[in-house]
Parts: sequence; C-alpha cells; structure tokens
Amino acid sequence: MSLDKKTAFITTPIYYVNSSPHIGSALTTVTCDIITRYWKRLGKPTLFLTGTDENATKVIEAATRAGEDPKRFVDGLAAEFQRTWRLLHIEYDDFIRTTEPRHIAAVHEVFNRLRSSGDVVKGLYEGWYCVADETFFRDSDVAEDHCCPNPECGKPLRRIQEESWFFRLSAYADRLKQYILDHPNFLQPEFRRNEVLAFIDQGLRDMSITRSSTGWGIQVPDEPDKVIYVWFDALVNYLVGAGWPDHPERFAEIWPADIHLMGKEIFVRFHATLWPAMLMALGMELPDIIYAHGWWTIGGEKGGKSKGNLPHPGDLAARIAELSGADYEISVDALRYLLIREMQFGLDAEYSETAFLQRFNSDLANDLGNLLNRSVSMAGRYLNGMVPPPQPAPDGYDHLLNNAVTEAGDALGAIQMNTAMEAAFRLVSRCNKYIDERQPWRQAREGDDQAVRETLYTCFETLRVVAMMVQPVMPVAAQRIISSIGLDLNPAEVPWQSVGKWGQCPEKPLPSPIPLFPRIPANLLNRTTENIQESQTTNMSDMPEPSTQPLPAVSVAPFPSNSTITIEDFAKLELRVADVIDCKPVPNTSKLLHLRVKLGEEERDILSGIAETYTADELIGKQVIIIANLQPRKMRGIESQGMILAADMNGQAIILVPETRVPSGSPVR
Ligand code: ME8
Repeated sequence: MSLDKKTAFITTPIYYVNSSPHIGSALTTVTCDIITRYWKRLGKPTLFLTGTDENATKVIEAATRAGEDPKRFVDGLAAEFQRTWRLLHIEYDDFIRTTEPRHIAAVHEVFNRLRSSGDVVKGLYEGWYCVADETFFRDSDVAEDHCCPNPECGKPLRRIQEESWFFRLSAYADRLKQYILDHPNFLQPEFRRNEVLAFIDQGLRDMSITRSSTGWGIQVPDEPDKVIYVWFDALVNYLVGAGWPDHPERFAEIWPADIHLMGKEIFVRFHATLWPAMLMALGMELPDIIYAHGWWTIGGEKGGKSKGNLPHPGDLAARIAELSGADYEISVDALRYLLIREMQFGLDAEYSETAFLQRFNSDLANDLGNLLNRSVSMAGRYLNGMVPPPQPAPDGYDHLLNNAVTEAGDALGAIQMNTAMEAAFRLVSRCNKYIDERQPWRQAREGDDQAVRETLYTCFETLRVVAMMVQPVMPVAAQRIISSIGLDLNPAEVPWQSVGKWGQCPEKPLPSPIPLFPRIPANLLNRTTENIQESQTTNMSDMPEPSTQPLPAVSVAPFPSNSTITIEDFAKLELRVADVIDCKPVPNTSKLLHLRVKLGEEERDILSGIAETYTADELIGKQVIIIANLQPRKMRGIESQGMILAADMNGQAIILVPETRVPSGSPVR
C-alpha cells in the first residue's frame, strides 16, 4: 500500500444474490476486513467496499425457481448478505447493489463514453453462453457435448446468435501485457500472473457486452431490447464505490483501488484482463494490486452456492459457541481466525469442520486462552490480583516481541494473514513455555517475590502485544484480553507501530478472570458434522474397540427402604450449574480448594475437598454442579456458600459436569 495522502481502498467481489452467503464468500470479506482494520492501525483513512451483483440471468432464474417476485428476492438476499457481514464483525464502509440508481447511471456513463470513443462497437454475436458462469464462449472453446468448458461448471451451454455491442478488448492486449510486465506486483500471487500472461498470449478477442433483454438487467442506453452483459456491468461497481462519476474530488482521493480481492475463478478473464482493459479505455489508472485467493474445497472441488455444501458462517459460529461454551461474539472471532488460519492464502484448502474445531482447541483454548487464564489466576494468587509495576524484559524478550509485531505487520501488508497469525501465536507458545521454565509457583513458594513479578510481568506484556497483533482478525477477543489484563484501551485505536515497545502494561488491579476460549471437550469434538456423517456409513468392524481398562469397583451399601425421600424432599434442593471463574488452594490444607463461581449474574465462594484430584488451574473455566441453597458454612476463615457435587470413586472426588456447556446458573433437575 502506498503511504501517501490517498484513502486506502479495498474491495471484495460483489456476490451474486442467487443464494445465501457461505464460508467462501466470508473468507474474502473477512480478509478485506482484516486488511482494513490493519490499515486503520497504520493511521490510514480507508474505504472498504462490498456488495451484491443482482443483474445476472442466474439471479432471475433463482427467483423464478423460488417462485418469488425478483425484486423481493434480491432485496431479501442483499439484506441477508449485509446481516451476515455485520454478524461476522465486518465493518464495510459501503455496500453497493447493482440495481441501485447510482450504479445503473455509472454503467450507462461507461457504455456511452466507450461507444463515443469507438471502444464499444456493434457487431453480430454468434456463439455459446453459460448462464451459471455468465460467460460467453466461442465455437473453438466448446467440445461436442456443448457443455461449459470450465471444469468446475460443465453445465449445458446456450446457443446465442444476435446483434450485439462489442468491447474492443483485442485493441488493449499489447498495452495490458506491457503493463503487467512493468508492474510485477499488479497481479498476485505470481503464479496466477503467469496464467494471465499466457491467456493474453493466446490472443484476446473482442467481447460481446450486450444481450437480448429478458426484462432483467441494465438496459443498453437508447436500446430497450438489449441489456448490458452482467460482467461489464458488475466491474463498474468499483468505480461507483469510489464516487465516480458524480463526486470527482472524492474519486481523486480514493482511486485507484489499492486491492481488489477475489477467488481465482474470476481472476484471469475478468479482473485481470477485461477490467484493466476497460479502465485503459476509460483513461483511468489501474488498481495497485489485484489478488486472487484459492477456494475452500469439498472433496477437492470448489465448495459453493450452487452445491450448497459450505456452511453458512453464522451457523458455523453458532456451532463453535455450542460446542465450546464460548459466547457468540467470541465464537465469531474464532471463526474469523480459523477461516484465515486453516488456509495458505492463494492456494486451495479442503474444508473440514473437525480441523476447524481442533484448531480452536489447540490455538485458541489451549494456547492463547490458557495463557490468559493462568497469567491472571497466578497474579490473583501470588500478586494480590495486580499486574506488577513494569519490570525489565528477560534476556532478548523485548526484541522477540518487537520483531514479531514487525513480521506480522509485513505479512498483513502482503495479504498473508496466516503468516501474521503464526507470528502472534509463536509468542503465545513461547510465553507458555517460559512460564513452565520459570515456574512462578515455585518462585512464590521460595518467597522470591521479585522473580514472580518478573515472570508474570512478561506474561502480561506478551498478552498485551498478542492482543494488539490479533486485533485485526479477532477484534472482540482482543478487546477482552486487553480488559482482562487491566488495560483501559481500545486496541483498534492503538497505532500498530507503537505495539512492540516493551513495558506498556502499567501496575493495575485485575478484574475477575472469565475464560475467553473454553476448550471443546474431547467427547464433543467427535461429534462434528463430518464424524456423524461418517459414523452413519462406517462399518462396525472399523470402529475402535471400547476401552477394556477395568475401573476400580465401588462398594454400594444396601438400600434400606425407610431411607427413600419424596419428590417434595428432592425439590427442596436447589441444584445449579456454575462456572468456575477462579480457583486457588486453601493454605495449609492438602484437600481444600477455594473456588470462585458464577451463577448467572451472581458470584460466590465455595470450598471443596477436591484438591487431591484437581489442581486449581485446571478447574478454572470448567462448569460444575452445586447445591446452591446449602446453609453457608465457615471453614478456615472463609464462608463457603454451597457445595460442589462429585462422584466418590473409592475416596477420590470426580466432579460432575453437564454433558454439554449450558448457561451459568441453569437449574439441575
Ligand atoms: O463471481 N472458496 O459472484 P459469486 C473461497 N458476482 N472463496 C469463495 C468460494 C470458495 N469455495 N466460493 C465463493 C461472482 N467464494 C460475481 C463477482 S465482481 C465484479 C462480480 C468467493 O457470488 C470468492 O471471492 O459467485 C469468489 O471469487 C466469490 O465468492 C464469487 O462470488
């Protein structure tokens, strides 16, 4: 991105409104949002444009299939795209619909200008048209079966013979090729740039840009029997979003676009060839970068709308929330992270719900969530719940942090979100390892308070830097981390360049810890959609053997009939599910743990004799079942307000937990 005065401008493709968004369209839109958020942190004014492509034949066909009025149909889907993007924490600045008057007027303006300049001329079109791909093909491109030559499509083509207007694409082949050769970063990734050069070398043909009207689409000026070819119409949205033609001053601030981002299927023919040629014909500057990413595939094939085989992002976020117990906003952030983390940007990646959930557990729950939990809970235990005053950085650690911030920034600038997140999560792993090496619990036991302060200060600094680094990807989670370590800051407002400097966590009291990314229990991980589908088709002989490890027998006393209770007796017990938000050992006992639990809005202290089975750390974030109306009882100077239920396995207490996460405070019956 050029760091001059201009507003940084990024675009997604405008999506066809023939069906709902899915994680493919979410990938492109989330990526643009991440880059915009990063640019904002660099202090750039930004414009992020997305929208919907509504004039296509396939859109009207989808409306007809659904038996709906076309206008109502497209309005409904455009609203669903907007809702989905907001739900995914996507902060676009403008949402353009190609049925809007501003767009139609601009398309007419382009058409008229190019007709006047002789770049659009009349001729006879005879050839093949693919409705699914909205693409024309000449006879030599099409095999005898007359099906779409695009291997991802293969649908039957329509024969078309009609008078048409043509865009003189052939006239721009040499100029375009030279431009691509002179601007090595214009088309990315590099291997796709080579595909474009090869495509141009095959010879560019003039392109038919009008069709006989079927009553849907943008009418050709002065020719009501014709509509403009949907691709010629759609690409113009990028100019309209920048204010063209009505707002020339705004346009001068914004154009050319810094990044057009899209999937690879609409790169070579449309974004990397037709679009730059149209801009050349209009005498306009070309975008800085046109970038094609790969696909989420299913079974090696592009997942998508027509196949309906990629999940809706809202459903996938809800699934993460349901399985992990994280709140919905955090689950949305997790999904944003997983979308860009499970893919090497530019290449295809096979979508797997199981892989997403496993990465949720490994990166977010076990690494980042755990680092936050253990740092805050240890500060609670050893430092009276305070972030210590700034301490010197351990050997080279400040450089480590600073270098990681620079590396992640460079990666975000190069549209390599995955590499940026690797840099952040390397810090998380490093810090978890550092805690294990330094053993602050041992330092505390040995009374080395200074060492404890140094260790935990390093943890808080790492958490601060990591939160600031992941903010473009996980804005809500970043804010939660920052608040959880006592900082009163909005990470979105912290300049990227200032993040890496050591020592920015001031001495502060810490709020009560709330688990950010609770772990998805192993038994639920096996219940992913894929596993359920697989298990329905799995031969029983392929199933793993059940564990044959015998459990120690438990002696059960005989049941005297006069010891039964009535249902009314049972109803006197108030059993509830509670979240453990903090836990520490009770000094000078070997059995007792002091838990702080949350029941809905209420918080309580409970002492429980389970220290021989559980460490304090591993209980934080778990759900337990408590007797909530037990008379409070004082032990070791602490009032215990309830009792935790546990199975008694020959003297060993095994806590009872709900089979799946439920809202805290839920009654147990
Ligand atoms: O092509 N994996 O709209 P569209 C990753 N209206 N990204 C995917 C994907 C997948 N499986 N499936 C879709 C159009 N996408 C035109 C664009 S622009 C002037 C006109 C994303 O609804 C990806 O960005 O078919 C792809 O290019 C875009 O959705 C296609 O959306």
